[in-house]
Amino acid sequence: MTVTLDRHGSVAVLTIDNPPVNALKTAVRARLFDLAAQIEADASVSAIVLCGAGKLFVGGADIAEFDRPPEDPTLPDLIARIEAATKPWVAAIHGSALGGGLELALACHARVASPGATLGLPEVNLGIIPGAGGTQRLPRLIGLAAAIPVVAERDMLDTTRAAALGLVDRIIDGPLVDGAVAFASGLSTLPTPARSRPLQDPGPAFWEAAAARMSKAAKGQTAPPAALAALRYGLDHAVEAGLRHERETFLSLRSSAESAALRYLFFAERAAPRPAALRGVAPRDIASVGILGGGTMGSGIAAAVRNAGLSVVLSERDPAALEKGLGTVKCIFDAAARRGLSTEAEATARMAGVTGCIGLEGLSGCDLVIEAVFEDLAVKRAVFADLARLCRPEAILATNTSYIDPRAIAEGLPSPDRFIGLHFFSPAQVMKLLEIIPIPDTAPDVLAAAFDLARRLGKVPVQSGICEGFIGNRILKRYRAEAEVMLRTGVSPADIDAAMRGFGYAMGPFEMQDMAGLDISFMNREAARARGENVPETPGDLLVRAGRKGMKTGGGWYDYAAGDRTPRPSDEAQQIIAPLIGPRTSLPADQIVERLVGAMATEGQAILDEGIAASPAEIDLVQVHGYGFPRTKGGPMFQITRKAKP
Ligand code: 3H9
Repeated sequence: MTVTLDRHGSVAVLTIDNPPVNALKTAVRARLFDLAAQIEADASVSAIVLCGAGKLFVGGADIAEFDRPPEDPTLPDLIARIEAATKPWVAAIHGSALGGGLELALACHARVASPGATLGLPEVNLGIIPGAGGTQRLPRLIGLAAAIPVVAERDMLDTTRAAALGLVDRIIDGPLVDGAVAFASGLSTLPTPARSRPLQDPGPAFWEAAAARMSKAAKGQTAPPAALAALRYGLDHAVEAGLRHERETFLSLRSSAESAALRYLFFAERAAPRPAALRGVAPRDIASVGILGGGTMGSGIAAAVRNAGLSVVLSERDPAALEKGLGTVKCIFDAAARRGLSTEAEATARMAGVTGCIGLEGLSGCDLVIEAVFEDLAVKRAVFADLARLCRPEAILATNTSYIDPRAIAEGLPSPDRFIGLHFFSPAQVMKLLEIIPIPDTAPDVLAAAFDLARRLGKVPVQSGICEGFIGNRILKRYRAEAEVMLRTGVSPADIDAAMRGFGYAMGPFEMQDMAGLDISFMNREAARARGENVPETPGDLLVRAGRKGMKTGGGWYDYAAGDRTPRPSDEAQQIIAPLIGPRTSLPADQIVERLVGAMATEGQAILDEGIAASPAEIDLVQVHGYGFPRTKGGPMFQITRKAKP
């Protein structure tokens, strides 16, 4: 049963029961639509309470239905019927009322809520705007100043704020349905529906400021400015036209490529933490984490782990390195407090939960130790031999290596079942991706613990098989190689970078190399040459030999003025690389994008064929959360699949 009807005296209680989030799928809407008519005609019913079963009111429209044309009754049809009722409807909200869920509540004549509920219109995250009146009814209840951040800027209201703004009419501290029934019974007149309330124009300066915020924050996304425009339209043309305009915009965005990409990622992100192979496997407990190495990566991991409430021990070789590492962790917490992401007190408490130690003995009591030392097989092997001896037998031992085969690192360890690769991305306290690399010996509860850790850290976990660079760096290598092929045929770095920025990357492949430094990959190539491998000279080698190692030396592929990170096309760089470059040519931006994204997808397909990744969506999660692939484009595998569709 999708919706149940109970009677509490003369009050009808309708409970939406569609686990897991009471999404408003067609069957739910149809049943509510019929019940609304039935109740309206029933003289023994004086009021209606609408609530949700389980842990929340309603999580929204059923996003899985968005690939099909809308089915009757639509949510606006249902909402119109409720709004036109002659008896009061009261929404009883607990947990969450999101998207279409909040729009349903806005159609009711009043709203009550439990403490701690969340009310919001997160549609822009899916590349759409509210499609059932949210842009018109919400501002008429709480005013445009408060409604704009909710509709267009992902602001969520908790019960207290919602009540202060007039969105929630009463906070119910005790049992919600009883409180809602009492509230509904006490309504002597039918409250004015949200749509019929007046709307104040906040004035031109207000709109200008909102538009400026939007263009800065939207990062090329279509939905946030469209949501703002829908709010404005409703003010300028009144509610009826506003509702029509909103619906048209919603339907058009719903069928856009951008929304398809964002919905695809929505489901991929939710599926990622729960791989089918681990169903029923209890994760090994992790409460304390040791981090070996206090460099940028180790300190970032320490901060990420501590932010999730786990205690951290940071280990370094000597007091100076430890002091530096702990200092970096403190800087991360302090910066978060300065930016309002935590309070000063929270920052202090977080730092208090990070202790330091010299050497490895201090890590012996940890449930998990993550090694983030120099990328050298011998160094890592020595470290794990010591850790295996010092740590408790059930403690998990993890390497953060980005290139070295974890099987080689674990070779000879007494209990390799507790060994695993956890590949964080820098800065680890910010980047969402966590590549999880089990070795053949890794125990299932250790693998489950890695996924559970990712969940607690708010990371997106992707399991990778073992190959050079795992999923992400292997694709990055192919991406860079394809960019170099174009460069060698005479396309300028500036054209290639501009094309990728136009596509949605924050920077192109050459700008990225300048920022990271060209010298590390140069040294890797030199090392391979020293081993006798045939590694042909690259344009990057010529630049590094000429002292152009990237931004840090004032020049790489581009020139940089002192203290300025703006890349400027460089004649000097062009001359240095000229011996390896064909005559200057140009390619249209869309062809550059097609070739680079195509190269990534080809490598992704090889990764799938080899069983390194389980699904195309996981490859796309790696690209979006670890490598800056534009979210609105879904990922290379998504792009290629869409292109292949007739
Ligand atoms: C909308 O409403 C448009 C309207 O304006 C206009 C209509 C005309 N639909 O996140 P979880 C699935 S657009 C379908 O892990 P939590 C999810 O995939 C919508 N499925 O749970 C997962 O499936 P599985 C606006 C949905 O407790 C399972 O439910 N609303 C939907 O951590 C559990 O999800 C939103 O954007 C959905 N709407 O968090 C809200 N929502 O188990 C989106 C979830 O198979 N949802 N699923 O992997 C959320 O933010 C969170 O899911 C929520 C619960 C906070 C509700």
